[in-house]
Amino acid sequence: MALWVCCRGNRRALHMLSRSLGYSSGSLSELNEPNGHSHALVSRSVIGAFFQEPPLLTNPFTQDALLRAYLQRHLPVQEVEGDLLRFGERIVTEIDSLGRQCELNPPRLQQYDAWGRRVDRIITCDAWTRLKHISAQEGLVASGYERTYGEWSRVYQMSKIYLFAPSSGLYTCPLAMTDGAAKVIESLGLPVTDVFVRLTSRDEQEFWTSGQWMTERRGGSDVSTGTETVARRQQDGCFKLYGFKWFTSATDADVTLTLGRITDVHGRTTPGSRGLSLFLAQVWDSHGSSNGVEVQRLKDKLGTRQLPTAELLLDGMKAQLVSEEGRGVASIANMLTITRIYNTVCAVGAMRRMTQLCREYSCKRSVFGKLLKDHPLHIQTLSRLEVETRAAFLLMMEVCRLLGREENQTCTEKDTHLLRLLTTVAKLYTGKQALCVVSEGLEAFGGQGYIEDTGHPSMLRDAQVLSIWEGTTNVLSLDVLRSIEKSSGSVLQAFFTDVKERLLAAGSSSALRPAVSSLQTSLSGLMRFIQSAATQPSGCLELAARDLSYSLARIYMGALLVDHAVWENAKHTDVYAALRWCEQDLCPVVSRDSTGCYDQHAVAMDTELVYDASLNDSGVFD
Ligand code: UCC
Repeated sequence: MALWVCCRGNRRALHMLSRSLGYSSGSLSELNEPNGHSHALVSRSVIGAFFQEPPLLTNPFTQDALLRAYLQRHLPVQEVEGDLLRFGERIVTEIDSLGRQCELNPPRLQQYDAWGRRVDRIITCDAWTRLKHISAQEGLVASGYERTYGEWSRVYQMSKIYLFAPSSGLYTCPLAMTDGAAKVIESLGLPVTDVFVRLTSRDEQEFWTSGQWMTERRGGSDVSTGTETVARRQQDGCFKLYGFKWFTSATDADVTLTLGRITDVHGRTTPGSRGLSLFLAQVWDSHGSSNGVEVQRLKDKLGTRQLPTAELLLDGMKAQLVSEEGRGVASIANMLTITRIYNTVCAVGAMRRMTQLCREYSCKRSVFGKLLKDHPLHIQTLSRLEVETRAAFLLMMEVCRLLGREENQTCTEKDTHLLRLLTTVAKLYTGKQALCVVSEGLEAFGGQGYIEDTGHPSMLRDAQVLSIWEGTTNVLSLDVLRSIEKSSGSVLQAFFTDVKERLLAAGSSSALRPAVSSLQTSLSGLMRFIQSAATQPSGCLELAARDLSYSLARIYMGALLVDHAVWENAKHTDVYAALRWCEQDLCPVVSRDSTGCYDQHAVAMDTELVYDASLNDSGVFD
């Protein structure tokens, strides 16, 4: 029997009724004021008449004021704008639902055929294949190598990846590794033109993807010690690889780059980094048979479920040596640079997508008598997410710009140093930012942010990987130290020079004065810290590595926001974003240093605190 209740004038009765029917107080206000009306009818006791309009994805290019402004400032080419506009539409009408299908139809492994033969077939859904074809058609890797826009080619390419990523069903992962492999082939001048042509093809039938198999059971981060795979030279000059790869992403790739230790005539190998060499191998032949690879199992992961990530036994995988012997890590570093840049682009893409959806939803969701957009506290929260996203975006674009300059041979020495440093800094910082922004963004949908079939929770699961793969935050913080040490401090010199130049250019803006002034103070503090750290034992700097990296990120992001805000076509919101960003502690390494948290005493206390439950009175583990 339908129950009709008139809400008007009887809130208390309705409240009691709704409680007895199991409604929360949030539901009650919806009953009272759906779509801003002052009364509503509940037609059936459990369903009610109100249904919330979901957040809608509209063209992510037209919705992205900063991307458009950035391109207008740096790359005012009509055809780029036209292409991104069209691509944005394709994301809404086609790509987004393919990405979702990949989430709903994860890959599976068929190990045996019906007659018991080992086949190790990784079965992916049609949408995954379609995304591969679209990636080729759109030139998502190719455009980085065609260099149609000279030094701006990477900015153009990465703008597309950035728009694509949150709808791509993680197809950006194989693209990252494919781009990385093309980069290694190009930069080492390897005589494998046929492979390069396929990796950078726009022809969907010809296009190949590459894997990046670095991780083994002993070493995810510690690749140099942990790699046990051996490479045995064959009479024809090729090698056969034997080992166990513990974590290989997008294992359906056509080719892969991987590390192994070449054995001498006695079967011995050289330990450590000096023993590692880089190999290129085709994974599957044209009939789908593997090249001496057994897929042990697919990984059961928190997120990135769209990706076929596997454990692989290499049992005589035929491979080609592509680095000098013992130069494997240094040679694959070019691939790491690219995959870390993709990681950054995907992190910022996720942040932007979340802010776009939150913004859209805030204009249609009504609570406590008004739309979310009219609740200042809600908008303050979204505004903070916007500031994070803008800062991350500008750092991402700067790294892509530098990469494009390097590849176009227009790079100065300062640019080269900045690219080395900022690639790592951007990856480690945006990975963390993305997690915070996506998590906070989910909260902006209330309980619906936690509901699987809205499609939103997978964004949080997928964001979690961004700070883990391609080097965890701490491993990358140590890479920042490596880059400083290897360059004898030149990367820092480039950093200081560049930030100072940007601040100088903004010096005349009175509106930006508070931001410029805090950046200058932070920069001076950072310089003093580094000068003093240089006189300390190296362990001290290692302890400060993470805070140092965060300081570099925040200061550089601040400088970029300020720089963008003094552009002649900047808006007052650009100034506001810069001011807001610079209100935070821009240089945590200095503030933490002043509390003594890098002292040896702090190390001992940290240990005691962490192992409070397991150390006995003599400081020994029970
Ligand atoms: O493979 C994985 C999954 C793939 C998924 C890809 C998708 C990502 C995109 C997502 C978008 C959605 S995950 C596995 C990733 N693994 C890592 O990232 C490893 C993390 N560990 C490190 O980064 C370590 O720091 C190592 C492995 C680099 C440390 O190796 P070593 O051998 O101990 O380090 P060394 O001895 O300091 O460096 C050896 C050489 C040196 O060059 P030379 O010999 O010329 O002085 C270093 O300068 O390598 C050079 N090198 C670098 N060069 C080391 N790191 C770098 C670097 N970052 N850039 C340039």
